[in-house]
Amino acid sequence: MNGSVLTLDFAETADREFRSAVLAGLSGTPRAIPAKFLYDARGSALFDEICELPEYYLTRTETKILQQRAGEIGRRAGPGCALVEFGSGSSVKSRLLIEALPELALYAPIDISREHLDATAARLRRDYPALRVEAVCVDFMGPVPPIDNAARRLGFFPGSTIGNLEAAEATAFLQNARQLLGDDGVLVLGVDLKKDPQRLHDAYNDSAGVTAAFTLNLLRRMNRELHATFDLAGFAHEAFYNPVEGRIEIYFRSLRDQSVMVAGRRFDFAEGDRVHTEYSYKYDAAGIDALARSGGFRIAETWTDPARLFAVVYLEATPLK
Ligand code: AVJ
Repeated sequence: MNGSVLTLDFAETADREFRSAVLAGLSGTPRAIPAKFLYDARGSALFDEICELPEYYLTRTETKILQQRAGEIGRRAGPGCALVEFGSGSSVKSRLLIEALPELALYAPIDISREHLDATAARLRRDYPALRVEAVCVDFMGPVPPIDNAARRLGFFPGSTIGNLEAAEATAFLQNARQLLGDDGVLVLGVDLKKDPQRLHDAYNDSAGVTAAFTLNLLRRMNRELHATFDLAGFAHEAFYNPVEGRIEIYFRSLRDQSVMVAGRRFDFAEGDRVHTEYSYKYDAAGIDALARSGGFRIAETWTDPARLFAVVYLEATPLK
């Protein structure tokens, strides 16, 4: 089979979308900007750096589980699958599945960052010349173009990206994925688990300050793309575990009283005022089960590391009523 790379770009409207999301988010109460806007080129690169941090156990732990279970995933899924990755980033973990899935028919990475997607598709083309790659630049929370027929569609949503989503959004995502993947579809989902709050806190407050740079990069992006006047020294990254909601909450917080212009509008910040940028929900076994059911899937397998930091679940679509 001849390899090929096709990129479908549905993100041209992204500029206008960023502007309206930011203006709405800074005008609302409480103030919040959707997490997906953290991933411009620099943000995506900073996130890759986060994945290497000693405190950020998620990527390392999940990769190890996948290394151990890739063969099993390949056997379960069977030959001739299409692999669809939601939020592919650098597609490092997908390589483990690409290499383990027998007679893989297609790899379709979906990502909102065009730069990341292009670079990733080019590297995959170099490393797997026979593989058909169809990259799709789109927000995976919205409609995704249909994936070519294959024996079976195997969705891959690693990294606990699902943790960014609130319960209703997570359910909507899974239902959307269930629809795209079809009646015999499979979804391999990575989920960060509830654990010692200090451990969670440290993962989002690294001593090298990379997570802070990742959050504050959003201000830089607003300065560049929306002619905003944020003074990066006037705001700080804030991240803490909320045990009641079972989630990490991330904000940028004003260090003094100040006014900022964004796209021609003025926004006032008092000292301590903050803007929400991310949730990172943490799950337990019951939560994963409820989540899977709500999305039209059943858990076929749950794999964790010995310390139970992280889970990789193999979900099978259940019949639609
Ligand atoms: C990509 C959403 C899984 O929540 O751990 C990491 C994002 N933000 N450090 C996470 C993130 C700050 C990450 N996810």
